[in-house]
Amino acid sequence: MNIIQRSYQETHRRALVEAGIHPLLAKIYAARSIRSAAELAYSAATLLPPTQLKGMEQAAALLADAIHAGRRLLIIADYDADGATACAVGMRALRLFGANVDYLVPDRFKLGYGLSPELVDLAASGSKGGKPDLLITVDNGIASVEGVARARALGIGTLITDHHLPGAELPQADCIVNPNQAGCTFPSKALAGVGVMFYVMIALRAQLRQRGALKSELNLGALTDLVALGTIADVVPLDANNRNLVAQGLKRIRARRRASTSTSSPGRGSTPPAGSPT
Ligand SMILES: [Mn+2]
Repeated sequence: MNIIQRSYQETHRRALVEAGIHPLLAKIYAARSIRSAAELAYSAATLLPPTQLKGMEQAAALLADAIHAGRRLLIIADYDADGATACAVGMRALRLFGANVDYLVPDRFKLGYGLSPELVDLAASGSKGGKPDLLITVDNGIASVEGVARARALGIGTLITDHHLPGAELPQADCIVNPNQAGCTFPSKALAGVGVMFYVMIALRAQLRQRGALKSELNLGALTDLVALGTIADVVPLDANNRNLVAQGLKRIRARRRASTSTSSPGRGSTPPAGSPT
């Protein structure tokens, strides 16, 4: 058997040992790029703040205005686990916030990926309960220059939330939130699409609270199970912030399983086919 040791930085290992971590664990953590004991403190309080994401304040204001005006929101999702969980996070949170919101997942065989002009036409045709006022992309949209232009021509607003690397040209959207866009100083570039949308919902809650428009305090931590699922399925690097998000979600999933041990367990489903990469 050939055991290959991951390399680590001695300064990280030493910092962990000095913080009281067992030397063996310190070595393992350091090899996972954990630099300090603070990175092991998994809690909502130690998550990176959403305000560090470029465009976040405008995104929260755009959504708060739209909710207040009773505008029709339509989430443009994606068919993989990251896109589906990002859509679910958006649907659940926005409905809790009182938004008029629906979602649309493009048929990948007919419409491909992203916010294409054809998809905008389909959305505008009102098949999902009338013409939308604002399209919100999740896990896609950063490359949808033409689709955003079509939406603009039709008088439909666009909020792009994505984590993919932008191309040379950005879509002329009302707002873009993407940790990988130029000028975004958010320290974690590894957020999944679902992580970006989760952050947008946290910022929106803060915005609504500030406006006195939050009917009751909502615990968005209840959505971390979806964030964990999408983040792991998208195989993004588990940096400190993603590990924190995933740790909270897994804790929630385990707690629910414990709570449901008295009920009969559901049968095992068939193994899903391997998904395409993000
Ligand atoms: Mn993704």
